[in-house]
Amino acid sequence: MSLRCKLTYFRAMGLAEPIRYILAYGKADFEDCRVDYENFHQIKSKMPMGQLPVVDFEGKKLFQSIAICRFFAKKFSLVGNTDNHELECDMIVDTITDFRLHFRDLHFCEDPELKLKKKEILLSETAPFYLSRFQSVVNENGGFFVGAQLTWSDLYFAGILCFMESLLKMNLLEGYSYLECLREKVNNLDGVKEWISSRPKTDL
Ligand SMILES: N[C@@H](CCC(=O)N[C@@H](CS)C(=O)NCC(=O)O)C(=O)O
Repeated sequence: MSLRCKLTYFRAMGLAEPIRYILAYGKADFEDCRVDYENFHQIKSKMPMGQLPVVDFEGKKLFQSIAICRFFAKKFSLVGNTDNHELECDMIVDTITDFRLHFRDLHFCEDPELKLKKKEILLSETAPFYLSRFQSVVNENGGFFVGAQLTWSDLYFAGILCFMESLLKMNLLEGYSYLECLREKVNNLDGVKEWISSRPKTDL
């Protein structure tokens, strides 16, 4: 029987999309509950940390998107075969988060001039810094981030890119063929492919 849960998030890909990718890969029966900001303010106080995403699973409210991804990744055998693989998945996902936070910073910047400057730096320095390193890791690991096999770090990467690329309205992986190829592989996985073709279209 497939695992059942309810994922609550905003009408966006954002931090929930990697969770959705992992649940789709595991063929989980998940309710994809999307709230708008007015609804959110009614439910905020009922959320463990007042934030989303939250997953209702077996009577518990799970919070912190990366912890949630790791939890379901274990259930779907997506953590590699060794302690070292688990560590490597964590190191990659934490580094992807360091990279993502630059996009978050850009998204919330309200000064138009500063926003333009931040975008320039992101594209000319930050993105090449992280993407070239990610590309080397994937190149050295047989086309995956960890252990020459599919792990949740690969699904996390492809899932969170949805937000990052939607924000900038561009393909961030142009020129990084190993990363393009990895994203293609993930997006064509059984379960993930169906999810992508059926998911609601959102701006972020
Ligand atoms: N570290 C948390 C961050 C959660 C977070 O920042 N959620 C935002 C949406 S992406 C939120 O709920 N914002 C509304 C609020 O804080 O009131 C995670 O990864 O789950």
